[in-house]
This record gives sequence, C-alpha cells and structure tokens, in this order.
Amino acid sequence: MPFEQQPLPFAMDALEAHGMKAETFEYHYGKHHKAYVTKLNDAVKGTELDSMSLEDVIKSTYSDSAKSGIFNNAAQTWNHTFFWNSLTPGGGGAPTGDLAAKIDTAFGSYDKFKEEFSNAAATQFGSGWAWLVDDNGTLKVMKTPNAENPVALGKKALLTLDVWEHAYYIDYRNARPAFIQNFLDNLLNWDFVSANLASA
Ligand code: MN3
Repeated sequence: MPFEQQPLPFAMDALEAHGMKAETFEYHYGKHHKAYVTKLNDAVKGTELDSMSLEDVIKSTYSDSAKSGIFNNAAQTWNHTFFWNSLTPGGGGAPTGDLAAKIDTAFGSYDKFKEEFSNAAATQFGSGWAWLVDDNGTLKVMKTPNAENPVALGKKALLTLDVWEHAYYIDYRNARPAFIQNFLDNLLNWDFVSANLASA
C-alpha cells in the first residue's frame, strides 16, 4: 500500500501573520515533501518494505548503505509530517504546567532550553534538523544531518525544526537565526510536545 502524504495540520496561509508565508508551504509541503513521498513509493514498490510501517522502513534501512536512498526518502517523509505538527499559529514562548517543570528539570530553565535548541539549530552545518527528544526518560536537545532522525537512533521525538535552507529561504533568505527565533517565539507547538510525551 502506498505511503501517503499526510495533510498539513493548518491552511497554507495560517502562519502568514506568524512569520511563514503561504508560498513557503506551497513549495516546502507542496513540492519538497511531496517529492520525498513520491520517491519513497517508487523505491519500495514490489519490495518487502512496501507493507511495513513508515517507522519500520526507517529503522530497517538506516544502517544499510545499499538502501540509503530509501532511508533518505522515508525519513524525510516522516520528518516533514512531524515538522508540520511542531508548528502552530500563535505558539511558542515558555510552556506551562507539567511540561514547564520537565523543561526546568532537564535544562535548568526555559531560557536555557531555548539557548540549547537555538544553538543546535544554528550550528547544524548544512542541511539537517534540530530536535527535542525523550531519551530513556530524559529530555534532550539534539541535531541531525540530512534526513537522519530520532526514529533511526532509537529515541522518541518530541519536537523538530527543519533547518534545510529550503525551510527558511522564502521567509528569511539566508538568515537561519531569525527563522529559529521566530519558531521559538511564535510557532512552537507545545501541545504536540505534550501529546508525544504522553504517547507510548
Ligand atoms: Mn524540508
């Protein structure tokens, strides 16, 4: 059964007032993400990977250099769906309640979390991703190159930011730090983080 591109969780223009234009989603969701899904389906057609879950395709191809093309397209399919859900209009700022306590425990304070996440996102050289993950019960910030993700590395993803240049060039040109700052202040979906923490 073919893998499907999950719908965007908001309208293409829903983040216009929050630092991301509809044009960004027309390209990033409508062309980049869509192409990963199409290439993934072409690559797994007629193979044993065809009937696996997307997560299992990612795990089973990660360490197999002969399947790096499949891994890249499977992981990018998964990463982008996870990224869209990490965004919400009017999000960002400090979390509240239980999550605030967990962030304080893990990082010392919200400001320290923000600093660590910004630093990971800004210093990922070239294309990649910044993540908040649950690593065996401990919240951690990490960065990954290209398509690599926590699913492949055996960690539970809670939040991500795409720092490939295509993610920010329309809105911020080459200014990745401004894109990161806007994500943290205006878009970060803490409800998604909470839901991921609560999931098995
Ligand atoms: Mn992308």
